[in-house]
Amino acid sequence: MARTVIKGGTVVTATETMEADVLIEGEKVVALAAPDAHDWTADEVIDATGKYVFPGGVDVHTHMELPFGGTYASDDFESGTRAAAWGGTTTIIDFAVQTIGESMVAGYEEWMAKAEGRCAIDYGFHMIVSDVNEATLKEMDVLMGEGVTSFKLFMAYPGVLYSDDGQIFMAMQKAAENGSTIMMHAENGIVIDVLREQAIARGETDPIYHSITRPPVTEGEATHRAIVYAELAGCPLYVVHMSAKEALEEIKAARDRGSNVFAETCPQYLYLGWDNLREPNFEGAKYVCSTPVRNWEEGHQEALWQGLATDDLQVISTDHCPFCFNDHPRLGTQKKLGLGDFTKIPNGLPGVEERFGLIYHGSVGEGRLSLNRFVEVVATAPAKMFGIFPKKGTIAVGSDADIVVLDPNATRTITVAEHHMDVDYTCYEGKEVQGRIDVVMARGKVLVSDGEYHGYAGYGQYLPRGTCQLLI
Ligand code: DUC
Ligand code: ZN
Ligand code: ZN
Repeated sequence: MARTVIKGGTVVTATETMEADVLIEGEKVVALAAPDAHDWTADEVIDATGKYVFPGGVDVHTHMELPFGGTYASDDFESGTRAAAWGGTTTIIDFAVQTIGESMVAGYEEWMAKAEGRCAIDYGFHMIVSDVNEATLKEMDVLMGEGVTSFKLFMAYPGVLYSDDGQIFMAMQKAAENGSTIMMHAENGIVIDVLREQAIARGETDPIYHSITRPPVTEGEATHRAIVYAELAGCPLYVVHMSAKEALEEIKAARDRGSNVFAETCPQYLYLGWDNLREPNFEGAKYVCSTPVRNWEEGHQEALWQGLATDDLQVISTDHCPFCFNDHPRLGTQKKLGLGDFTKIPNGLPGVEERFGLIYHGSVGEGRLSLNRFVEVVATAPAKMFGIFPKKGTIAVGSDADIVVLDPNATRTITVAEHHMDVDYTCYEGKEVQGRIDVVMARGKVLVSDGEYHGYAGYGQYLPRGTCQLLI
């Protein structure tokens, strides 16, 4: 079995920071030792002197090739997972979708077929439940047997992905029974639809109205309602893509009373806001996603960073769901479907390649979170939340050798010209970030090293998952 040593670096996990060498045999970490305390031989030595050695990133919220808003997310499993690897993410959990009127298992099989043989990194699935009924509830048990242990419901998008309160509650009762986790898109879609129609009738058609018609209280109210139902049903609840401080307050209160309530935020909510949505020439459409990026002046970003520091928020994911600003060569018009009517802009933005580096910069580089907390929110907590720890999310004997070597003294400028996502813009064009990813390894194989890519489609394996490992 091939042996690799990562030598001379500072190994950082969610709980430790240590000067240690890492010995990898085949796909696994087999030993950690002080540099002068071993005489390991190896086929390959990676010099990490002066650098951090982190666990590979775990992004638990991606939408490769998602059908949405009359088009498809522009990254497929091949391009999206390759881009993830470039950016230091070695595991994704994507969302398989149930088509309304069809079985959930059929949706799962469809997504398995899309991903199989195409991923550069390991991947698992959550299931989007579009149609809660007797048959679907039974299928939640079937999917648990396939390692799909989390189910996403939507309080938004009436007529498309929306479930009513009764349906949500029944799915939660099933989750309480079979041990799965309910993931919630928590926005009051019924009220939002009224506000959207009224805005369009007034001629308010620009991208900024996407956020104005989804005010923070619609996220706060839906989050509150989801928590009440989950507490009543007795299931774990994970609120996705949180952007409003009103919603965070609800999570905090629930956790303070001992409930199994968790939440994630995403880089766009920590870095972007109304100034971006107001960019001229329709460029604001690049930042249209739901929940929306919010008004900086209201203090949401500070509240979210604070929530990450205090563990009121557990995870940073991306909700990676890219659509081209100009025409995509294969998929045609995407963001510009909403020219003259913001309600027709496909919701979503790119991020899977940028998360690890952006969050390193914002947390460690700019001093908001400790090194260990950084690792926790980008790798360890997401792995525990969705039942893949300690295979994923840490560097320990027996863990998969999923490793990122980062040079903290180098800086890098984010630009579309250098990214690998299949989309024609980045939300962070020209942003200079502290830290450069030099090596990315997944299950013992070097995927990225000093600016060269050594991965291939099909290297990534399906990850059947266990249940939530963060339960109180
Ligand atoms: N939000 C997005 O921005 N895109 C896809 C689905 C969602 O809920
Ligand atoms: Zn969502
Ligand atoms: Zn999403």
